[in-house]
Amino acid sequence: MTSLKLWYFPTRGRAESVRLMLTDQGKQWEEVTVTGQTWGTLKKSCLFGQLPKLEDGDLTLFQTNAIRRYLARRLGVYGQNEKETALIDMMDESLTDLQAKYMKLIYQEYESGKDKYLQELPQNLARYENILSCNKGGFLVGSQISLADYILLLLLLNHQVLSPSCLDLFPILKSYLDRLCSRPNLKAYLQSDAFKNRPINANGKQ
Ligand code: GTS
Repeated sequence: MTSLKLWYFPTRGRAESVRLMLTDQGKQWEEVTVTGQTWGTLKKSCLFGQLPKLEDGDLTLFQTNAIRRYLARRLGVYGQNEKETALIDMMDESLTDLQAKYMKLIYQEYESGKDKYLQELPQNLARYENILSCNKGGFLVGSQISLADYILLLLLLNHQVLSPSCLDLFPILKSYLDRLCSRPNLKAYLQSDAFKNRPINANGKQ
């Protein structure tokens, strides 16, 4: 991997699970923060008119999940064999679905949909509590951290802001979250101003 450059807006948003993975794996990257002023021009050069964008030498990638999977393969956090990789993909797809629901709430129906979202949240979280209770390896799949754990970590962090008590019924998820947050590189990053001062979402809702 050559020098990495990540373009995104000044929020956690979709890019944060990439940042968490790179941070945890001790990989440096250059962050290019795209503001309203620079976005107009840059948008025209983006393959699908959207961010995030990753550059790794002569490779330019768009689409968050393609970026995440590319990096996970390169960093060795995409399973120890093909079966684990398939299971990681399965977890990852389900978590991407949950992230899409979360983004819909934040950007389209925060006022009208929050009560229903919070009512349904326990049944969504219960699935991951169950998955973690069945996998004695301590992660979503196998015995090593993977691509899927970083998106679950991000979703748990965001949901704890949305609903601070949301993990009270889920001791396994809570201790999983504590364990991930105490991994040395992640711990330092989560305590950094770079993380703490970055808004979760572009519209200020959280
Ligand atoms: N499927 C794409 C991905 O996962 O990368 C969606 C990317 C996307 O929708 N990006 C939004 C964007 O570039 C920002 S965000 O949804 O991640 O917050 N919006 C600006 C625009 O002009 O469309």
